[in-house]
Amino acid sequence: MGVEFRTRGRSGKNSAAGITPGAQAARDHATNVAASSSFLPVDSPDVSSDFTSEDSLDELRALATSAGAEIVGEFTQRKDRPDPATLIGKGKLEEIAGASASVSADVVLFDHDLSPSQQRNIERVVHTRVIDRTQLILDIFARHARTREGQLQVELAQLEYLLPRLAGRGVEMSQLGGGIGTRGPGETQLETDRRKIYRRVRHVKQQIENVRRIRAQQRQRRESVPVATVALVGYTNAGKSTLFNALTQSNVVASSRMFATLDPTIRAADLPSKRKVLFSDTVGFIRHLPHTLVSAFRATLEEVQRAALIIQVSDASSPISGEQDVQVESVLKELEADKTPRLRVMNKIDLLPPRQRESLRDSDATVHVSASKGIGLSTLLDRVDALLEADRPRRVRLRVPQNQGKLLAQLEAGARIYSRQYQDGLVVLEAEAPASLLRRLREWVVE
Ligand SMILES: Nc1nc2c(ncn2[C@@H]2O[C@H](COP(=O)(O)OP(=O)(O)OP(=O)(O)O)[C@@H](O)[C@H]2O)c(=O)[nH]1
Ligand SMILES: [Mg+2]
Repeated sequence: MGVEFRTRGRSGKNSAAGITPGAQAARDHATNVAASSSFLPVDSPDVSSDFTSEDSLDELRALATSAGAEIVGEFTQRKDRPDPATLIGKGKLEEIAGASASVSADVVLFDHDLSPSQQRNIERVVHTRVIDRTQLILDIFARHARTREGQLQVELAQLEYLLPRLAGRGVEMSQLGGGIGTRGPGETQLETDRRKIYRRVRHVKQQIENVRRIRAQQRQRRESVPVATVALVGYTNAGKSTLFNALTQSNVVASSRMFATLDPTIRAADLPSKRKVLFSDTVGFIRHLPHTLVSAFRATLEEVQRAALIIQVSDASSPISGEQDVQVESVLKELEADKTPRLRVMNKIDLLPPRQRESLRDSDATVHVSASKGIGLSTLLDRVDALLEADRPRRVRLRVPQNQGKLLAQLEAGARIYSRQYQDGLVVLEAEAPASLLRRLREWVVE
């Protein structure tokens, strides 16, 4: 049952669902999802966009499958407002409890974030583990992190998610056993006390800082040869890694599972003009990307923040690609990368019906491709060339007031600094910066 809060005046249908025992067992430990309750977000009116509860439930299904779960039933509820104690109504909870007992479900997934107390209250009624959307995403990240850096970042996000949830349930949580939401480095810490967790958080942060320093050194070495970085960003599963492989003749993992990519990869490629560029493939975005993850993945996402050009990859075959774009936009904004020059790539056009495909027209800002079939890639590379040419770095002298912290930070991030002097509240800099950045700083450019 999907809950729609009518007070928000949204459309969307009420989809009923029964218990349908899944046929195939999940790969590792079969985890049964007894019920997924879909709610529209009440706490973030900004980017809830036009995802209907059905779209949302489709996505939850894909997320659950990516976490290795087998779905055995679904529920949705339509409601005027959330119940503060249990989010959904008592009657519906009882119904879920009955259904989940009858199929011996291991887990009940909620397509909504639950407060620690809501989670506890619901668990008390349904007698199985209850996991919310954030925890599910954290779990997938934990499964897919391959590098030390990725693992550290996920662990930090997991620890920060768990801390407020420990009160009064340390014992239960330490006896969870296998399954969704128990995965990854976070779980071992549950057996210990809060103080130890704080200590662990500090330790992990320290280690992430070290990784970050190494990454910064590598970047500096890279940037001593001026080659522009082009970052591929987009909703999870849009085809970023497939496109990355096609553009750089690489072989990074591309998969129908969500969040297949966690660790950033950078590869060089030649553009048609013979100009060298670095393409960077990175983690995908999703609606309501848990905040702990965005901040934990800051080091990874620095590649996006520093890119000269952002290629925004969308899945043209997805009925909700427009809504997904809204979400991508909001994450780019959070990363302060929304002003970087951008090229829109509509991917997977091979999946569109022929008539629709023929009507597509590329423009300066948008290119239609099929990364897996290799369609439209030369047009794409031409566009990248042209956009980088238009955004060629220029060497300038700037006098920026010291109180312009944000602009100075942008300059540090996006330009090569040759010299820096402080005079009477001003910073005098010799720098080489792309045209797009200089436009933002033009009132401080002196020559
Ligand atoms: N039909 C079709 N499928 C594609 C195309 N590009 C990618 N795919 C498929 O889409 C799925 C996701 O592709 P990925 O390249 O892993 O997507 P991603 O954006 O890197 O996803 P995450 O790293 O998980 O965020 C895979 O099953 C790909 O085979 C395309 O042009 N056409
Ligand atoms: Mg990927």
